[in-house]
Amino acid sequence: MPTVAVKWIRPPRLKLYDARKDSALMKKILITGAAGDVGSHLRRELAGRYELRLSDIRPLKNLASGEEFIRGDCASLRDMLRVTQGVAAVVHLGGFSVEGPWEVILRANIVGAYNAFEAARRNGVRRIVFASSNHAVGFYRRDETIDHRVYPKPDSRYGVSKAFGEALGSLYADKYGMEVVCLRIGNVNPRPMDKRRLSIWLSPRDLAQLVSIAIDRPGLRFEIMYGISGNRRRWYDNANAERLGYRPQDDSEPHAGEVLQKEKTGADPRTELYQGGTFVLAEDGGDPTRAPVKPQSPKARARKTKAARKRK
Ligand code: 15L
Repeated sequence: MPTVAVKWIRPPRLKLYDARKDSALMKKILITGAAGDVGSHLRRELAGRYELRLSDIRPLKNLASGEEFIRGDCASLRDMLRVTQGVAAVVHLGGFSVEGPWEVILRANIVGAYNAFEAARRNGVRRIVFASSNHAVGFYRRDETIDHRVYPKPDSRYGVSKAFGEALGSLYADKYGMEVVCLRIGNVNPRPMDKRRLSIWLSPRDLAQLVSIAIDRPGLRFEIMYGISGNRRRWYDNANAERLGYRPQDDSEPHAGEVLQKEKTGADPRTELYQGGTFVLAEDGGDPTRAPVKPQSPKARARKTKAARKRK
């Protein structure tokens, strides 16, 4: 039998698959409210990990590669239906981010959150990360440690709108099988700004870690995590986030000396009592520390009115 010489050809080197580099295989994520502070940090931190569709009512310039922009108002269901098409998950940051007049909160945060969830549902987007806030629970006291199971105690109309968004998320998870993660965000900043923020500070890279868990962790239905770094001064028990894999990389403590030195004295002591800080006082028309008013008997009330008339 004749022998045949076979030339050995070296097989091509197998390339390891790197999802970060392969944009065709990256998940496309929608970030609403992308022009805001939190959105800007998130864009930078998530670059290269996902394809980003950015949306905001304001125009957005300087798009990086892997980013696209679609202008949209979350108060318009039509806009939200347009921007949620064809994405793997929605990170809903859109809305009004501090206390404001009821009409503004209603439109941007209540109607806006409804439209985000409803548009995602209609477009078959299963996963939503809802940017809730520490102000959904701002009327808990600072000497309490609260976890993700406490009932809401909003400190403002803004806080009420965040509690509403969480409730909506729970409904869409239970009724429609959507996968919803609510992040009760403290304060996202490169550095903690003041004494209260030493407890609720969230560094941009820890924010990105939480959002990535919320997007990628399989098998979630409805979860609440606190959006804070591993601050030693925290007043949240963030065990649920840890259970889901969160390992914060930052702690506000190394900044504490500098922050406390700059802290202005003479702040209203009532804002020191509650976790929500100044939000608890906004237009309160009263003193949250005051003793509860004792109900008066009709006789005592009549006596008081008589005495007041006499004085006139
Ligand atoms: C929030 O929820 C706001 O969006 C942000 O602007 C800060 O005010 C933050 O809370 C805070 O409590 O510092």
